[in-house]
Amino acid sequence: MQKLVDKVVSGDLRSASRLIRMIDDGHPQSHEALKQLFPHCGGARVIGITGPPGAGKSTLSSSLIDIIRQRNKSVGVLAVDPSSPITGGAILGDRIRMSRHALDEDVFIRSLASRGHFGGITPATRGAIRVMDAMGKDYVIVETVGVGQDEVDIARLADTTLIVWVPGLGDNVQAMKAGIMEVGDVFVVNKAEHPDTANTVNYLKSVFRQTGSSGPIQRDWIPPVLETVALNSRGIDELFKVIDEHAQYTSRASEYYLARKRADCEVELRGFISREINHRISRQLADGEKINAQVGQIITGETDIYVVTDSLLQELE
Ligand SMILES: Nc1nc2c(ncn2[C@@H]2O[C@H](COP(=O)(O)OP(=O)(O)O)[C@@H](O)[C@H]2O)c(=O)[nH]1
Ligand SMILES: [Mg+2]
Repeated sequence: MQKLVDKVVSGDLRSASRLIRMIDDGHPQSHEALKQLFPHCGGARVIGITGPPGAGKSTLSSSLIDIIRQRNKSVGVLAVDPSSPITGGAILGDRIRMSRHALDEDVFIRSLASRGHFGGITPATRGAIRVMDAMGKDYVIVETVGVGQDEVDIARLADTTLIVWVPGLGDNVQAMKAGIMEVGDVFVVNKAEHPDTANTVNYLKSVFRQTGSSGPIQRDWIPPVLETVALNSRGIDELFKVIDEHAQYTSRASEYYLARKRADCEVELRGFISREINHRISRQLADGEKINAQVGQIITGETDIYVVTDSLLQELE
């Protein structure tokens, strides 16, 4: 394991891919590997990109990769797609959209299947980000389809969150999604060649004027609203500039971003603990003998399920 970790830290792509696969599969040794990797983390800037399917997230990622590479910085891209990698056309499509970076050693693109989860953000997502971080990537872009809780989750773990919007999709509908206006750091109206673009941009700006820094904690960063045509990289320079500005803003450790980090840490910690407890329970009940005996007695009426539950739980402690 130490050897694998050393190779990841040295930037070895094959080892990093292997470890990410182990993490995605929930391999029992991945926790230990991440523990050893952790001291090497912290250098990467994590950019979350979320929004509806087809909004242009992958195309936007690809344009951002271009800019990052022009600046001689390295980048990892993590596509989190809840659809299976075998049947999911999305991932195949992403590969094609990002294929021009395929030969660049400093661009590392991976997708996660996020098995066994409804949304996109799983412990595996955080693990894979840390692998890329420990490899020495300057930036890690995380693309998630904006469904359910995902936007809120991605915003908690990313340093900068881009919400990708498209004109003409019904601005109110997009905005109504729970929490979305509060979690975005930068709003990108992509496909800005569309005639409805100005309306959408104005709508978003008006929302931010009204709500300003809404939410439980005041934030003095009013999310900028930018127009892009990701397909031909229009507006991408400006977008990257804003991402940089946001990095400078967050590095001043405002109360808001500290709270965001705390919330993310707590979610992850609770997740680890409940996962470990679940493992212990299944290990201790694994032989099934005790359970079988108890079930027999419940069925014959010698005891009841409530009493048995209590006594089994007591044994676990
Ligand atoms: N017209 C137009 N199409 C775009 C633009 N950006 C991306 N697309 C196209 O929109 C489709 C979905 O893009 P994709 O990046 O896969 O979206 P994702 O599902 O959000 O990752 C693809 O066919 C892209 O070529 C844009 O700025 N204008
Ligand atoms: Mg995509």
